[in-house]
Amino acid sequence: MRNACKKKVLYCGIIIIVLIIFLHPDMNARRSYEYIEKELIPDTLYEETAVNFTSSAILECDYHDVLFDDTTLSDSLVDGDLIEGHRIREGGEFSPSDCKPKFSTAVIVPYRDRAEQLRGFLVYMHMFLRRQSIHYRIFVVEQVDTRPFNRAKLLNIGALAAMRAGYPCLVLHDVDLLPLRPANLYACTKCPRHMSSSINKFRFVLPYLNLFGGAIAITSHQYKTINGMSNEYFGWGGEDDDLYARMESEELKMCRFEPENSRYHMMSHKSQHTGDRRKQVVKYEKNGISDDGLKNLKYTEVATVLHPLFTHIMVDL
Ligand code: BGN
Repeated sequence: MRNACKKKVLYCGIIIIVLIIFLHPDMNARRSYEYIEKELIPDTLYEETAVNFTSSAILECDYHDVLFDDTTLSDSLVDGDLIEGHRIREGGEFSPSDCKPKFSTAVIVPYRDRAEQLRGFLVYMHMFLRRQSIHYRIFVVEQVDTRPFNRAKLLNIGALAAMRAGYPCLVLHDVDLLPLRPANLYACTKCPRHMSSSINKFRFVLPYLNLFGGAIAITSHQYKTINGMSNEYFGWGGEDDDLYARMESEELKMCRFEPENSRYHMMSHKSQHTGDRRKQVVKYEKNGISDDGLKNLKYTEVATVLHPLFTHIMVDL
């Protein structure tokens, strides 16, 4: 009798815990976060091409078919080669020849010591981006010193290079992420956009609502407004939460595309050392972002080399 009673209590307990987990508002929010409806995306896109960009095409490119493309690509494409006659120019720049693009995007990739992954990333991304009818260029910013990896500072350096080259839209992108849906247009929206909200590593669920890491799209103007990212995060973690805090302090609201079109494959690698600043992510006071970021960015540029598939910026932080 006593045993049967204990069992009942145990079962009830388990059921209650399961219910709490699955009915928790955050759980549902993460699965079905707020996003821009597909039909409304064209109105939210930020249309601008790079200063000095010219196209000989007369007709403007149309993005309807890209945004409504429902194919999913396979990550195994990283093992392939680029098609012949791909028309990618030195430095990793491309623009369509059959129509005049409405967007110029600088894809900025912080990097160190993952040659195999970088090769796969470049092949995949050029194949992916070419079919979106946008003008783009891939910048890889490599940390050559031996201090812990500083993702955010590398992104600041890449952003500056992209802005100097006249790019109005920045996509800040990890080298281990591959976008699986061609409908995930690599153009800026008027709101800074978290692009990688559905990653296989997290079982395609957003780990927390304010996550703003992985792959994001932000206009050069907005990036300047928030003084870029912090230069102080050496080692893994926290710098993306800091970026989110900067946007909040400037009242910039982020947006996303629907989960289905925000799917990414994360290439595997060994985990990195956690950084010291990680747990000190702050809420910025007004003007709190003005003394750490683009404005006080200091580094040594070791070399910049134009490779066939990317612009390689090597820096000592
Ligand atoms: C979070 C990290 C992010 C990272 C995501 C996803 C921190 C700060 C702790 C206070 N944030 O935990 O940087 O992008 O996980 O992996 O570590």
